[in-house]
Amino acid sequence: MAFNFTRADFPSDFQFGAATAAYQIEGTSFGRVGSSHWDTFAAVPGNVVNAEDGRVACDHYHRWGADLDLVRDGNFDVYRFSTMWPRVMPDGRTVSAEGLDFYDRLADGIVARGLSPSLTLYHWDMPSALADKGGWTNSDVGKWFADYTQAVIGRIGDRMDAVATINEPWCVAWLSHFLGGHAPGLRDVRAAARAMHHVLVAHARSMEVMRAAGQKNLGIVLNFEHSQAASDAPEDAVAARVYDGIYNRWFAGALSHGAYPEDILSALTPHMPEGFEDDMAAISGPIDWLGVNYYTRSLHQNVPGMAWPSERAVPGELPKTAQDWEIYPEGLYGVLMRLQRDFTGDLPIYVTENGMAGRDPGDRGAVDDPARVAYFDAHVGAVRRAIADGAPVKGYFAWSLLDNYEWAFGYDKRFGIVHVDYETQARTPKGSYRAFQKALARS
Ligand code: IFM
Repeated sequence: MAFNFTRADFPSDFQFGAATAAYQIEGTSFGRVGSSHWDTFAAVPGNVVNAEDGRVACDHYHRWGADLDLVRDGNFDVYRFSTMWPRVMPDGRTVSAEGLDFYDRLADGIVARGLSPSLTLYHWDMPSALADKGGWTNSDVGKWFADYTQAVIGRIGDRMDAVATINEPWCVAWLSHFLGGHAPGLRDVRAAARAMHHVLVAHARSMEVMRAAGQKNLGIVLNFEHSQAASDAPEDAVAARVYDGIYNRWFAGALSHGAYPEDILSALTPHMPEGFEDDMAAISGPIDWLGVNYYTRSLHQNVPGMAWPSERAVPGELPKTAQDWEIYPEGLYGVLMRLQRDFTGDLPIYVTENGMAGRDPGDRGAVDDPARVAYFDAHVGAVRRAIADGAPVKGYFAWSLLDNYEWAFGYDKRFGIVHVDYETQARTPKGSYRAFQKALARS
């Protein structure tokens, strides 16, 4: 099965990439890695499917060379990856030469294959030593993250073409501190409000360090959902608006306009860190690009009598992925157009993640994933339409290169364009990988 697009349908400098994240693929038992809050979260029964963790993952620590060959041979331009904070600083504060050596080899390997390296500094692996001090709820986290940034950039920054500070602040803050779905698994509005702010302060401090070091092409990666009311009832419209405020407008508003959306801030104000207003100028300092991660739309319903935010997501009628996420490419078009109109103007945008968990056949042989091919095709089509309508989208990266550790879903959900047999660690390119390889070939 082939895509309905090729590279030639995009501007000549448009970049296609494949993305991964350290905790999801490397294997924390390889090399010297400190404990992270994901290790301890996963150790509590009920938090993660089958209580699985990142100890082995895809053993990318030893197999990175072959994995990078796959990115190159798939005809991708960019490899998006992250560094693991507890590998670089096992106790959260002290730099490990062994950890940096690993990323040094990896950086060289990316460049040696003619790929453009796109680094994400934080993709969710907060060192336990810092989590013990409150992690994202502690106002010192900005300083801790700045020091970590310095360590990574000082060693591999010279080879990075693009750097993002943080992946998906909504997940780092709200999902992890209010909804309890990700590490550290809190359900605490005060912790959540603090994390919602401190994650952006950390972004700002990290930007300052990188600007001072002369590092170029810096951004942050936000996740967006197309949130809609579950019915025509006005209360459901309010419910969708609240969700949109927490998920989409909070971060885009702070970064673009230096202000949190008033409707959400008014509910969170009693829990916000004192003097948070003083940080807004730094938070809205210039970035060079914005990363957009998009997967699905969500439908929201008002729940009478429930404490704020009195809404819940309800299932919709569209076809769904194996994770029960509705497939809605129009939402990606809408997000890209809205960003340009309401938030980021002509700032370059990269779709840094998009993809689906599929019901791919078993653990052997060539893997056929026509549903994933159709998903990518439709979403790349939405990007094409957005570009035609004036959105400044400069790249599209598939999530993910490999089947990997899907957080609270353990290894149960497979997002890869390359199948991983977790018993043998054999990699098998799926149909979607072949489709990219063909569409992206340079004639
Ligand atoms: O696997 C994750 C990734 O780590 C962050 N963005 C969403 C993906 C799919 O859930």
